[in-house]
Amino acid sequence: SPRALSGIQPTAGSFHLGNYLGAIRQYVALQETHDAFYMVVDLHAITVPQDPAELRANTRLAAAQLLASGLDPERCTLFVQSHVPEHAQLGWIMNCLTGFGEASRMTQFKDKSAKQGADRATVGLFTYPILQVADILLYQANQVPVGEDQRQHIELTRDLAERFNARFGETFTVPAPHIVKETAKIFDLQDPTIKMSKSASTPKGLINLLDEPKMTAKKVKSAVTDTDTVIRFDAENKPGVSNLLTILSTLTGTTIPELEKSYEGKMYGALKTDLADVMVEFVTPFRARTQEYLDDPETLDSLLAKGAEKARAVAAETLAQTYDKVGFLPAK
Ligand code: AQP
Repeated sequence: SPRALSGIQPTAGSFHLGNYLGAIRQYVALQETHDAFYMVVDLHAITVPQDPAELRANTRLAAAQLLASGLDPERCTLFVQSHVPEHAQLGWIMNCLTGFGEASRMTQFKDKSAKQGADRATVGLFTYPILQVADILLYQANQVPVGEDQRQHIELTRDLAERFNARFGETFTVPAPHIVKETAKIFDLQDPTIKMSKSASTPKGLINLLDEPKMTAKKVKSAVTDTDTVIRFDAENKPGVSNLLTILSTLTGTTIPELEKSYEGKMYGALKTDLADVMVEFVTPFRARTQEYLDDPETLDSLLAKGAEKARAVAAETLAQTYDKVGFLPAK
């Protein structure tokens, strides 16, 4: 079956609703149809300063949340990026294949480094999309489930796969982004013109899945809408209401037109109350399941070790082929 691969950062502690709807839901769906590899990307996490103890705890926490979201270690390979050294090894080769100008065009680096002050951004942050290229190509992935903000990085991955294949002979599968249009960009609840994000959103605009459910309900109820009164999907003119409709539609499996119909003549308060209830129903068991995995770190760690072993088998084969194509002398 075709391969899928994706990764998620362990940095923020709790995943947020954008991570879940934009990416993790797709991870869960693709494990049914694909040979799927999902990883907690701790190598990417250290592109910005991390407290070592927190990083370790957050890595387990990320894995626990992925399992709580429905990833099943029997149906996918779940692992931690640093457990598979081939990522860094192929990353180096990809660095040497990327133009400096090409890397400089990555808009995410521009955004993130601008926030930190350009002088303080690390070289690691600059080259992180290239490590991501290696992440994907190591597994010969066909599909990469991500949110819209990652599209440019998948394009870079395709370019580098094609470049390597052209220069050294057919080696890598050229992957495609798997972006579900409706949920590719979940917006901040307080400023629905920007994406919900761990770094750019204010606490009130960001729904963390591990927040107290009461707090989640409160954030939904104080979401920014508009001065109009009609509950209608119109991303351009009514971004706040449209974002709430997208979230409700996805979590309940009700289409947007069905929702518009059921809210005819009703006020924004009704939509917010319903969404708050749905969110509470969603996060309450999610929190409990996450805690169950955290309460048994030995099982969690051994599950991740098994995942790493499965991942390494695939990654090592690709790396060996790549080393050979590049012209590295075999060790013996
Ligand atoms: N708002 C979003 N809507 C849809 N998808 C989103 N993703 C992130 N935000 C949204 C997707 O979540 C996946 C994992 O993201 P990540 O942990 O790798 O980190 P990120 O993109 O750095 O997450 P943030 O919150 O957006 O962090 P900052 O603020 O640092 O940029 C990815 O597939 C991403 O597309």
